[in-house]
Amino acid sequence: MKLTDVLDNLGLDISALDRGDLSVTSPIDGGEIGRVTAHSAAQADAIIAKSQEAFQQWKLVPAPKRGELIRVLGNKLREHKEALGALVTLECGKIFQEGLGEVQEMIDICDLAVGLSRQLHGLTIASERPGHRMSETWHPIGPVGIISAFNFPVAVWSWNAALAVVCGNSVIWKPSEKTPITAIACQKLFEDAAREVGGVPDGLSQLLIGEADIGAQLTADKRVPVISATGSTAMGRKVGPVVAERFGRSILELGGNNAIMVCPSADLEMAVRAILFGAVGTAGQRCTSTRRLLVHKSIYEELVPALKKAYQSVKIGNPLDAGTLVGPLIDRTAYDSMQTALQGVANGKVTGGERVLSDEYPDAYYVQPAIVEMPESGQTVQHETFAPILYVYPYTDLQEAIRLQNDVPQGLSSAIFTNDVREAETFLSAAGSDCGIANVNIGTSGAEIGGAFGGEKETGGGRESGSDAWKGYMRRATSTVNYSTELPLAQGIEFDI
Ligand code: UN1
Repeated sequence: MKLTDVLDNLGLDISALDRGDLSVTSPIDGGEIGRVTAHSAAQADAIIAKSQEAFQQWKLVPAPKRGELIRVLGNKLREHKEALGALVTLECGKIFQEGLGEVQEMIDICDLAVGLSRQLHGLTIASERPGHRMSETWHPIGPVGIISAFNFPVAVWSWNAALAVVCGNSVIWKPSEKTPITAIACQKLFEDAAREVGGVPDGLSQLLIGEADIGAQLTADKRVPVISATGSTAMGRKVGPVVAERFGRSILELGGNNAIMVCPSADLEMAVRAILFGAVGTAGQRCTSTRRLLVHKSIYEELVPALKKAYQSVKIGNPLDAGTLVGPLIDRTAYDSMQTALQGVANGKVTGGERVLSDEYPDAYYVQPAIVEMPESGQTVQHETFAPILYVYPYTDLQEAIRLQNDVPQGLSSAIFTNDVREAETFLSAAGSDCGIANVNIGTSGAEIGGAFGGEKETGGGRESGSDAWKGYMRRATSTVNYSTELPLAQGIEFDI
């Protein structure tokens, strides 16, 4: 899978990717794979103005016609799935199977959005007044700013863009400065689809390349009514107040500190597979990665050794090689934070965590995933470290496990392994997990497109993807129509004139 072939397949001009002020390196070996040019503040301003113009036209296009564009985009993604999946692997280091999986998520959200384009349903509401009808209509809202992270360099854009576009909006995408090339590839596919469909205004989807300053400019701009930002809680803490200050709407999908709880009746083989993939898959760099494991003390001595054994069989290496399960961390900073987190373990027992393959890849950061066994009591770890570290805790009863599961600032994903219906239902009830995602007998990561995706507390509260997440990209109008010859006022008000 050579970079040049991949870029060629995606129709990208290779020579245009070797100049520019931003160097893009591959986490596979640390080598440079391209150079891109960051936009200036003035260019960003022009991009936002163009997005507004495109919105004015696009909002008038009937929604099913808007869906046609996304249908064609979905087909382009099908055609280029292998190449785009490979580019994802080259640029962010996740294994090829996951690169393909990410493109599959894009295809899935396009399908969902196409169906949605004929189902942007409003309501009719019973009026208290005779001869009156009330209704609710959803309208396009304006340019949507999308800020995405390196770990899902293309799927996160598509969850937002596919919905935003069928909802009648234009989009401006600020990808992570670590993964701009995959973004350029997606933009190219979008433009190809737009050309094929015809009648699509110029600038309906645009890229904003650069670092945090350009993201901050987008966030602060009043002309962009919705900002959807995916990344760390620290990033969300900056974005949220700036958007709120100008009364914009933000959709925040921030950090997770996701736990799996394993109960005495659980199928342990299934649990080991789920924990393993959840904790080490994507080298622990998913917001949904499993970071904490709560094990009932009666099965601790069976489960934890089995898990450690499974960890030993994990193949760490070049993410393009078949059979590799764990690729590299994104960069040196990620490796340093992992080491800092492990050094900070005061009273736990650490297995793994060391750097591997440094002879072969001196400029890349491959690690042995770590398990940290924590003592019986004590607070659970409060911080998200974006690396494969799994903290393991024994628990005595379900109430205690639920308390530990919820006792962190983040609230994205959670799971219980049990064959006891009472435990499962308690976990899913109001007395159970406080997360946006609560699963039974599957892991914390790998959510399907059909459900709303996001979480509570420091995860930011936003929802993307399926269910009614589309409403986040539209404005709602409540209308009352009086078809009578009287003018009765609500709340029984009467007056004389
Ligand atoms: C993320 O890491 O930001 O549920 C998103 C999952 C994927 C999405 C992860 N569908 O693991």
